[in-house]
Amino acid sequence: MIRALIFDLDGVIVDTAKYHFKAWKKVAKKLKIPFEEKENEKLKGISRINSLEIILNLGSIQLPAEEKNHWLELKNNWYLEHIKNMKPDDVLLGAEQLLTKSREEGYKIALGSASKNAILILKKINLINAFDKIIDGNLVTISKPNPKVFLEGAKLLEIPPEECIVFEDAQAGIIAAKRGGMKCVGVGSRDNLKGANVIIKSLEEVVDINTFISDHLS
Ligand code: B16
Ligand code: MG
Repeated sequence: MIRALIFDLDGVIVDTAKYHFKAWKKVAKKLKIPFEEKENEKLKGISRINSLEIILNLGSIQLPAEEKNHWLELKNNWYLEHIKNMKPDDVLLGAEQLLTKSREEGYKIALGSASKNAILILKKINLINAFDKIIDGNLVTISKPNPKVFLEGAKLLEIPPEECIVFEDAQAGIIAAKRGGMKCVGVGSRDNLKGANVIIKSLEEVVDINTFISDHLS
C-alpha cells in the first residue's frame, strides 16, 4: 500500500533545470569546454560539485580544490540571479493541485532534492508548507543516483521505502529511487527516464492520485 509521495524539485515542481543549464553553460564557455543540452542531461539531479566534476571531465581538465570552489560559487551566483524573481506562477502545471489533493487524501509528502537552494525556491513559489518533510542538498550531500536523499525522506516520514512513490525528472533520480526500493514516476521525456514504473509528461496527468496508483503502480 502506498502511503507517501516524495517529489524531486528541479524539473518536477519548477522548471529550474533551464537555469542550471544556462549557468553551467557559462562556466563551460569560460573554461572552453563544449557543453550543450545533451551533456546537460547528465547533470540533472546531480549535486553541484559532481556536476562540475562531470563538466571538467568533458574537457579533460583537472583543477585544484580552490579553483573548483571558485567555479562553484560563480555558477551558483549566476543561477541565483536567474531564480531571483521566481514566483508562485512559475510552479509547473499540476504540481500544486497534486500536492494539496494528495495530502487531503492522507498521503505523507516529502521533498527529495539534490539542491542546496531548495528551501529558497520553495519560499519563492509559496510551497514551503506543502511538504511534511524537506530533504535537500544541505541535509544529504551524497548525490543521486545514491538513494540516500529518498531513504532519508522515507525515514523522516516514518514510512517504509516500498510504500513510497518518487516523482523524478532525471535518470539519476530514477536509479536512486529504484535502488532505494521505491516505485518511481518519471516526469518528462521517455528517453531520459529508463527504469521508471510509469512515465508522464507532467504532473497535470495525475488527475486523481488514488486512481493513478491503482492504474499504474499496484
Ligand atoms: P544546487 P533536483 C538538482 O535538483 C538539479 O537537478 C541539479 O541540476 C543541480 O545541480 C542540483 O540540484 C544541485 O543544485 O546547485 O541548487 O545545490 O532535481 O534534485 O531537485
Ligand atoms: Mg530534478
